[in-house]
Amino acid sequence: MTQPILSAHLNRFLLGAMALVFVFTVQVRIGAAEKAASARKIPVILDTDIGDDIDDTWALALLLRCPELDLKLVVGDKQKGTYRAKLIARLLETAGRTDIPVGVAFGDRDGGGRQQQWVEDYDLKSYPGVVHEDGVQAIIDMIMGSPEPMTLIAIGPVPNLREALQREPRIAEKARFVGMHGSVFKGYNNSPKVSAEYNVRADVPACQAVFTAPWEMTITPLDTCGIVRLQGEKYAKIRDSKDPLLVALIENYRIWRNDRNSARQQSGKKEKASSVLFDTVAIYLAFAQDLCKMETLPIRVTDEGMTVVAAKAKKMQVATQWKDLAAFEDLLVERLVGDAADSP
Ligand SMILES: [Ca+2]
Repeated sequence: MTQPILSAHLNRFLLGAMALVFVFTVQVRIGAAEKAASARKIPVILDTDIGDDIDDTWALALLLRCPELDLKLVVGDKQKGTYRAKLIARLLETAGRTDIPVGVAFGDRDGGGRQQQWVEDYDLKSYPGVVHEDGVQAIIDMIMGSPEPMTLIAIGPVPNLREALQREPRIAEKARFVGMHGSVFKGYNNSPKVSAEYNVRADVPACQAVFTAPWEMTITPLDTCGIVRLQGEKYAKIRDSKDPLLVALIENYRIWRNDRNSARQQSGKKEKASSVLFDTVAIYLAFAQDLCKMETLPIRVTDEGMTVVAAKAKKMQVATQWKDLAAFEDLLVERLVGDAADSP
């Protein structure tokens, strides 16, 4: 009698053990697949003067909708620390991405801007994610602690990054820089007259420090980013979307335009175009370059804030022309609207 009972126990034990091995193997395989998927994403930090021109808000929304990019940290730049951090935090919260830490800009925390109304009642302490009071140190720690090279996307003047390079020069060996900076062969509005572009001119010494650091660099100057604007059907798809992030984007755009209570709004007429979306091109260049003509050029930042081609200057990848601007506009709309498209 004991023999069959024993062997029944043994069978049950063996079956249980096999099931455990199976479950363990499946979990390991799923874990490996997830790891491989996230490993393919490019880890990025966004350094932004969000709250001045509205294009940074568009750029952040685009970045959140690019599956190629893994956003690790967003830091406000060019002072007004609290105002910029509140805008970033509320936008991330709207997008359901409070897993992303927010960094406060280096320098003065006071001051506001044209999107102030959108964050008037927002308390930065209510952000469920992490807020780094020292945004510059957060950039350094994120880059130095990353097992793989970090991509630093800069879409504003760069006093944060000059400070970061001073505190820890080795960040330049562990990061590549992608920026919306300069005016190489064209100026604003496609003008043949080059300009001291705002992101450079606003803090020339900071830009000179960043443009001579030993990191790999890619930039979109006004030559390419200065002519991106969504109009007509393309703009309407964003404007009329019910996706909470895009609703927030358009709310910010309208506050920024200060036309919420204008006669046009009251009469029910909707705006038909975006402003120039300079910063969105830097987001694109962080993961692809096919739609632009890229040239390797030695670029020097002059004391006047001009970005000139100069023989001995640091060489960088420069998006000098569009190969297909319409395709970029389509990409911008498709990414923003995404699968949650609920346009009427
Ligand atoms: Ca900007």
